[in-house]
Amino acid sequence: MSTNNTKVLPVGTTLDRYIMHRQYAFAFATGELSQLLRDIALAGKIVHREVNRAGLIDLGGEAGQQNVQGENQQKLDVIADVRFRRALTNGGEVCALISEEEEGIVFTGNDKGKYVVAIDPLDGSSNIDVNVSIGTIFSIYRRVTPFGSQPTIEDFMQGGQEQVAAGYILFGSSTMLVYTTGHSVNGFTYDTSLGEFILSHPNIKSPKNGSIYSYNDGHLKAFSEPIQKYLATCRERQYSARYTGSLVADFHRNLLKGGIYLYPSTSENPDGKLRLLYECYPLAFIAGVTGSLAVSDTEAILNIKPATMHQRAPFYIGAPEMVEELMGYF
Ligand code: FDP
Repeated sequence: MSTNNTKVLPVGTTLDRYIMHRQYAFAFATGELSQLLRDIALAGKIVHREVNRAGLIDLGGEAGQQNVQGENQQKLDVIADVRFRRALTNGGEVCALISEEEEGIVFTGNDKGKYVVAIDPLDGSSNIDVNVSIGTIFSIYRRVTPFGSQPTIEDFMQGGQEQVAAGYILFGSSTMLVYTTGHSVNGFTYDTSLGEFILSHPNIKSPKNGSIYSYNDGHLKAFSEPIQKYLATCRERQYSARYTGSLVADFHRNLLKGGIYLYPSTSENPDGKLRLLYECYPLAFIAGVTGSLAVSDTEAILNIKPATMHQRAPFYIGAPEMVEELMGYF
């Protein structure tokens, strides 16, 4: 039950205070989701530290093994996976998680935990070694299996509409945590001198339209005709092409400035490349709250029913008028 605690907190508020304030807005809140968000923030601070000293202590480069997607894991991929797993296990609120880096469900042993988490601990792996922005993406669900029992795949197959919170941490020119519990999307910049995330981007709203388009031009010939035509229109209008190869960075920029990100299906990746549960769903949930749109080839991303943990989907996300125009080409 929501109370009338609707006071808007000012820029400069710490993440902790903000989370507490949101918790008090719900009369029956138990504080578990608040603690879970704090756990994610703590792991984010630790990964921030590792990312920032990677070049100094030989944390760059490949770890010498592949993840479940058949991609070479970077050392930082593995470190981030361990850090988030540990934080989510120690916190006690999460009974299980799935990660891009793990083939199966990771059971935390907290069978009384109310929540499950789907996470990409470090997205944009190809940018780790070259000091370009990378990020973490996460999605939180209330479990559907009974408390006290071992969680199952069912807990993760609820569909994007059932997310209770989602967010990302961008390790860029500064580190930022952006998250939503469905009411508003707020961005917190990490102040390294204080060791705190500070509210810097309250109530983020997407521009209705924009003039930035982000996709990998190397795959252009493998895209379907409608997508190629849409991209030709963007070029004719002299839109700005901006693509870092880190989904979080490209999404964040387009959200603030107005743009569209596209990762369509290709011959190499007929279902697209991006993972539904821990890339597309969380960003689509955030997008929806800001007023932007996220779709796949035939339907809204959040309406796709998941079938497997590491499922992929073609993904188009951005300013609503841009996404609507793209859909007109299908
Ligand atoms: P990466 O494989 O480097 O982790 O998550 C997939 C992703 O990065 C996205 O962050 C990024 O937008 C995309 O893949 C880049 O793929 P391409 O190299 O095919 O453009």
